[in-house]
Formats: sequence, C-alpha cells, structure tokens
Amino acid sequence: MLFAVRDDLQENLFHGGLCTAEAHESLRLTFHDAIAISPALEAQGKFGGGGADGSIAIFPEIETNFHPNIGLDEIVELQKPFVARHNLSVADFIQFAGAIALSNCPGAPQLAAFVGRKDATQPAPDGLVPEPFHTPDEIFSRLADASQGEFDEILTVWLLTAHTVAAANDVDPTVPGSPFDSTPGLFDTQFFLETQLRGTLFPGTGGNQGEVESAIKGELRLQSDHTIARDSRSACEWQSFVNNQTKAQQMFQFVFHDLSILGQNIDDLVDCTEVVPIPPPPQGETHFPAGLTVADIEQACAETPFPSLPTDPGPATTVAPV
Ligand code: HEB
Ligand code: CA
Repeated sequence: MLFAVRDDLQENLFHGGLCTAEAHESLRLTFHDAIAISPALEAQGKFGGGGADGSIAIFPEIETNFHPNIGLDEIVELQKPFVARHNLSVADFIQFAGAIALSNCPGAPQLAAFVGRKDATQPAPDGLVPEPFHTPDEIFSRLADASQGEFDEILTVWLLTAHTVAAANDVDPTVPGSPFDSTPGLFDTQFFLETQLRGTLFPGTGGNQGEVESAIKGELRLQSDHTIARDSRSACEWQSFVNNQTKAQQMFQFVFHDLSILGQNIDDLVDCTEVVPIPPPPQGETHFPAGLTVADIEQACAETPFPSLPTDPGPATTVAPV
C-alpha cells in the first residue's frame, strides 16, 4: 500500500524523483504541521495544537492563512488528490511525502517513515510557527516548547540543515524561488558555509522583513539563519557542519524522526522506513563560491578556526531560481 503511495508521489508530484520545488515545499510542510504544538499554551488551559496531526492540510483555509505559513497553500492543494486516492491519515501523508521528497536530493539521509498517526479534529492556534524575523531567543524558546525541551539551540541547528534544499518564494516576491545556498538540489553543507559569508547584496529588493544581505547573486539569506549562525550559543555547532556531510546526514535524520512524531505516541506507530528510497550519494566537494575565500567569512565561533577549503574557479557565482 505504501509502495503505491510512494510511486504515485514520485511519478506525479516529484517529476519522476527530483529534488525540485515540490520536494522542497513538501519538506517545509512537515515542519509547519509538526511544530504547531505548545505544552506552554496547554498549561494556560488553552488548546496548544496537535503537532504532526495533519491540521495544516485538514483546515487549510485557516492554517495556510497564518503569516508564517505563506505559500504553503500551494503544496497543500497539490497533495490533496494524493491524500484522496490513498488510504493514509493526512498526518501520516504529510510526513511520508516529506521523507520521499528528501530521498530525491543527492547526499540526503534516508528519513524515517512511520504510519498510524491520529488526524487533527481542530486547527492549531496561530503564532506557533517561527518567522524569519524572530530573534534566536524567540526561535530557541518556541522549538524547546514544542518539543518539551528536546530541541535546544544545538538541535535547532540540526533542524536547519533542511535549508540546504530550500528557496524562498514570498520573502522577496520580486525574486521567487531564490535559494538559500548555491546547491538547492543537493543535500550538502554549502548552506552552512554560505550563510557564514559576509553579506554584500540582496537578490532582489532590500528592506524585506526577515531578509538580510547574502554573499552570492541570486541567493537569499533569512535573517533567522544569519543570526543563529552567529549567536554565541549556536555558532560553533553551525560551523561544525561545514564540510561534514556525515554529520549533516546523521543529525538531520535524527531530528526529523523526532519532529515528525511531535504530538503522537511512537508506541502507536508502525515503522515503514524501508519504503523510503535510499537517496543518491552526495555530489561535489564543499567549496567557497567563485571569487570568495575564508577572508570573506564572518567568524562567529571563537573556539575553532574556519575549515580551509578550495574556491570554485571562474567568475563570481550566480545562483539560478528553483
Ligand atoms: Fe524553513 C523555506 C523560515 C526551520 C524547511 N523557511 C523557508 C522560508 C522561510 C523559512 C521564511 C521561505 C518561505 C518562502 O517561500 O518565502 N524555517 C524558517 C524558520 C525556521 C525554519 C524561521 C526556524 C528557525 N525550515 C525549518 C525547518 C525545516 C525547514 C526545521 C525542515 C525540517 N524551510 C524548509 C524548506 C524550505 C523552507 C524545505 C524551502 C521551501 C521551498 O523551497 O519552497
Ligand atoms: Ca544545498
């Protein structure tokens, strides 16, 4: 049964198995469904959301209108017919589609796939999904609340590995599809290197909420990625991912497992990870984009020097939209 869902997704949503926009958006959707859970709200006697309970797709007219969920209406709409023709809970479907999506990105880990989640009966409250203009304090405390303390500043960095296969459509709507690193089709560690470069330009217009300058034409840098890369609590962890493909794979595999079951009881779920394809091997070596060197790094980790790496030959790198 799950094999059929997988094949349908690969054939009819992911263009035969590509790590392109629909795959990126399916991965983003897993986070925006799962993170909407708050024991802190529950402690105040309010409904805190159900975590990975499918609520974002069950109540799309409510949740996709929450500001941080901007743009997700499209992937929810695209996934709808798949949900309709297969016999999975909506909550399971969202996380399963995310795992299949990432399996198309060379260098990715094989993500966990569990089934048996209970679907939401009410929408999550607004205000639980982090925004790119939030401070590290706000983001760290939100992720810690959602995970009952598990996602600390270190695991927040692990989670942000997802932004190696990502782009923004709505942060600067004049340049939709602007990637966060020069290799949005590869699960590699360029994201951690490139966010540590001194910002010099905007891919489109300046002055957008949640955006700061990036170092490469066509690349968009989120303010939250920039500040977490430089915060004293997370900077060394951030830098430790540069040129450490194995760490990126292992840590993201670990945190995705826990993210994907927030609000659910693991004992009620069945592990179907064997259905998830083994992703293609990593491609390329970690490098400075053409024209840039370690001299362009804003060193934020005080303890360890930035790794020494080659610079790509040729004229300054420009990143194409996805
Ligand atoms: Fe993320 C994207 C934010 C985390 C995954 N992001 C994104 C964006 C933003 C963000 C703003 C863009 C959107 C548009 O379109 O415009 N995030 C964020 C924040 C945070 C995050 C603030 C916290 C810190 N993510 C995250 C996680 C994950 C993710 C955890 C997973 C898991 N994202 C993602 C992806 C993407 C994004 C995949 C891409 C999408 C596309 O491309 O479309
Ligand atoms: Ca990448």
